[in-house]
Amino acid sequence: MILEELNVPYTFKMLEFPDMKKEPYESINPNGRVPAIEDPNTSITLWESGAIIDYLIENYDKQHNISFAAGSKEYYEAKQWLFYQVSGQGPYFEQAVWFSLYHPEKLLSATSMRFVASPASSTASCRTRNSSSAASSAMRMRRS
Ligand SMILES: N[C@@H](CCC(=O)N[C@@H](CS)C(=O)NCC(=O)O)C(=O)O
Repeated sequence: MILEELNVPYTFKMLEFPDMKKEPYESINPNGRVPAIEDPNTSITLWESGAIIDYLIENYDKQHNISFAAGSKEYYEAKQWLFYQVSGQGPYFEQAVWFSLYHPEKLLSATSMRFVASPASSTASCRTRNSSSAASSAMRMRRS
């Protein structure tokens, strides 16, 4: 999506699950997961979606068409949502897909509650939390 938005030419390679866990893909991502990118302009290879997004923005969005100037309020807020996505939402969606489609046993407790219900509810609770100033680990910094 980012490559499209920034008009960066690319070739897309689709992998089946078993192919992610062996060579030659494991040399690209030893963690055996997608996405990963190989950039011939810099010879940089990266995996982990958040790192890839940061890299593409820093290297191919110098005009800030889809990002914000470093140091601005929006820059930090975009990073906040990126971290939220990769740590608080993505893993839940991943588990939801696993337990709904691939896990050999049907586990009602996993599909109905923990992982399938949680992505939506974690997004909703986040919205609620953002609209209130009270959160157990929130801090108000003092002017220095
Ligand atoms: N934290 C990783 C998660 C990557 C991930 O789990 N990708 C899934 C597909 S969306 C995958 O490769 N699953 C294969 C597996 O778990 O073996 C990221 O954000 O890039």
